[in-house]
Amino acid sequence: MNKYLDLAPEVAEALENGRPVVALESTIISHGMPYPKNVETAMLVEKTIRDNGAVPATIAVIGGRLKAGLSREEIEYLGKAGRAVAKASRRDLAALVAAGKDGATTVTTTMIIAHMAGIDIFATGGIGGVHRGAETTMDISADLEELGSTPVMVVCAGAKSILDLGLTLEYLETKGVPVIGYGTDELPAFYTRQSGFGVDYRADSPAQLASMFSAQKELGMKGGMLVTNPIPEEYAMDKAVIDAAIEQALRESVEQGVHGKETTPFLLARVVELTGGSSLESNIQLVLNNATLAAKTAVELCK
Ligand code: PSU
Ligand code: MN
Repeated sequence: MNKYLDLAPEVAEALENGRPVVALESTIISHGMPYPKNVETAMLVEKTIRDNGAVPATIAVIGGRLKAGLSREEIEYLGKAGRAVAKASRRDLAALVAAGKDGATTVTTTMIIAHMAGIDIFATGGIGGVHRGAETTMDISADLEELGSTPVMVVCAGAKSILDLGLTLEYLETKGVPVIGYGTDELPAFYTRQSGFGVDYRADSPAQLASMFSAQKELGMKGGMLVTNPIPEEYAMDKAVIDAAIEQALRESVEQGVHGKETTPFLLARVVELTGGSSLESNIQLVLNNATLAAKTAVELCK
């Protein structure tokens, strides 16, 4: 095991005995949702994973240690500190470890640490992608590169239309990442069930997802698999309402010159403010829905 990695006892025991484990990220806690809803959600996501037969492993960097499996206190700390905790992407890991600092892991670093720990599957809300206007800003999330190189299945609800979804799919195709729709032929757009873009493959059961992932692993292919699970109908947002909020948040980010790693957290927070919190409720529900699917798939992977 990597000398910088600490597994929570429950996670270590499950992995040793070939029992299902699902990784969870921490940027969604400290940068993706406001306190205290972020902590409540993180705890509820862990409970959902357990209720569906798997062990949760929330991932973060604490005091320079890579952690797979956090205590309630650690989750509470990350949630309270919010954006004061460093958002840790691939380029930040070594610096944080060397300095003994804390970091909230993005999809990228959660995949890296999950893979190091031997965890195959990871549930989250939305992934980063190609930002709108990337043809001039070059703002493309490291999440896409990681999906192209690290063999972990990521279960998400698609991507928010703060991104250019068409270009994000093109990038994933270039990197050889299969994009699978769960119970759908269309890429879900996070708050809404449809984006107008097709997915590469469709799966209709956790067993089907597990067999696709096993085949990819057994083929010895590098790279991950992206499972896109539409938000449950009853929690989906009105497309016009969410689109208007996203357009306004994007305009403000350009006006204020927001860039680099701040762009995504800025847009996420502004969208929540502009929709008066209704988008936050949708966000929470889709994460729970993804946790359920990931846990069921983890159970199948262990059969
Ligand atoms: N999209 C969301 N919620 C999130 C994120 C993205 O809808 O919380 C977070 C994830 O941790 C993701 C990261 O990995 O933002 C991407 O950041 P960037 O665009 O700077 O790569
Ligand atoms: Mn970026």
